[in-house]
Amino acid sequence: APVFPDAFNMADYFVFANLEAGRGDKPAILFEGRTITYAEVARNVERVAHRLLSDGLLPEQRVLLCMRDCPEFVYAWFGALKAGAVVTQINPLLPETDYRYYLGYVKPQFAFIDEASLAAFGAAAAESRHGSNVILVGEDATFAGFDDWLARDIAPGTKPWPTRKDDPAVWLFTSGTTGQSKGAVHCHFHFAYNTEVYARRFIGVHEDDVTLSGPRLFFGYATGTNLMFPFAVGATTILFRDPPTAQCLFDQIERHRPTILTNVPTLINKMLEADGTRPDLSSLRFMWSAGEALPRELHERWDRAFGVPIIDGIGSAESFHIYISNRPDDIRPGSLGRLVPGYEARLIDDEGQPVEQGDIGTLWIGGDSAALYYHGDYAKSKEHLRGGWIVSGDKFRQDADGYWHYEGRGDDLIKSGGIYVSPIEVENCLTRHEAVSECCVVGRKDAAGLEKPVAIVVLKAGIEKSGTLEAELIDFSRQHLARYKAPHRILFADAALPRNDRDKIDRKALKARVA
Ligand code: 3SK
Repeated sequence: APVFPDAFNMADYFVFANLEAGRGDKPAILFEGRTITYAEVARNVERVAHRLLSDGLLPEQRVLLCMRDCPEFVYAWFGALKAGAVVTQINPLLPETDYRYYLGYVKPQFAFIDEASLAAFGAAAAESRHGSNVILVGEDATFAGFDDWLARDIAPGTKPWPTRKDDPAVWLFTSGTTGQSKGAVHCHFHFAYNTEVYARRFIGVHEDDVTLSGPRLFFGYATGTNLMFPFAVGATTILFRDPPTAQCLFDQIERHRPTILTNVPTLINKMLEADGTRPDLSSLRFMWSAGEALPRELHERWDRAFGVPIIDGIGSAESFHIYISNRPDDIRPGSLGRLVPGYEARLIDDEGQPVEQGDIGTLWIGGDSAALYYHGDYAKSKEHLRGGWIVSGDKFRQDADGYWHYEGRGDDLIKSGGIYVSPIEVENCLTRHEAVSECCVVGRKDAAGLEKPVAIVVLKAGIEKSGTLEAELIDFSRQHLARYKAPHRILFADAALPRNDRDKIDRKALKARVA
């Protein structure tokens, strides 16, 4: 396993090391027609660090980023880390109530925002004791503008606070659009650890890569794949501020010819359903899929349409990044691939014992990027973060060849006829039916109080819901699955399934809706 020196700062590892490696002139960021070199990134990161310190930042005080993807995100994120702060990033498109929660929970000393979050964040900041030092990328009279703020004097003798590898560096928020989201606290070396064992060694991200992402940088998945991973090897990242539609991704790909695309299943589906001629994706070496389970049918449809290999993997805010994954030369569709060397895994049953080979159990994942705790939540920390182990709550099965199969969140499993049913397996079956665009399977109690699988189905455009189609889908499931797994009812949804701000299906909301 990689070992890091005691004196360690993430900004040195991800940004300044590129200067030492002689990559100062190399493009680090492509953004809206501009090419920004590593030397320019390093200059701005250094400048942000010194400005924060000049404004009184103390070690481990918190800096909150609430911005769309842009170079200033990169400067602020690494600059705050270089200065010795603890950084956290949140979605810039949330309502004011959510910002009130985040301001109260994070209690930041400084916040960086942009025009997308200005109205809602500004309103929340105006009422918060923690809303004073706000720096805005854009124009507004209320807050300091980024460029002016950056140009202000630097106090004489300003020096970044020296950090150690075990010092807290970043909080990654767990999924959720509302106040329930918690910050998983990571120290400086966690990010370098996963980058070494996963991005460099397991996947082979390299200096010639050019990366592009649908998921936005505030999501730890993309902070890894579209910022830290390319920077660690001196590659180039493409950033854009627009909402990541299928067309926008196609345009970026045709313009910049990236080699790696970061994606999530819902956006993969949109790329497949987009009208018009198929774009040329031949520059891509592979496409990452994570964030939620990739239905097998969707994987096959993608393979037929585009042929760009999909690297499906699973990571979490608690692990920083992916720990079980397919790899470019070892892809098993329908599975999440193999355990990344550098991580340990256990499958544990309800009695706390290891399961038999092939059985479903709760995944425990151990490795040197496991979050220390959730800020301000002792009970949740005690349950899920146990001394280098993450008790994930995810149900998995490992097949005889060593590949890992995701079976759903523990609380999403359905106990039907006394046997656990994986909603993912039923969803994978239903999405193979030609009428189904997307679906979600949840448990619902029948008249006798027994839990049964029920599917909420979104039909493909032009297909009408009917009792006959419901019967056909149930029959289709019975032909392809054990009978007790087949849904008892199909509920047709009139609109796309609800998703959270990381594009994961909101199963809790759907379960409540059908209950
Ligand atoms: O899926 C996730 O939630 C995730 C979070 C952080 C990093 C990577 C991933 C896939």
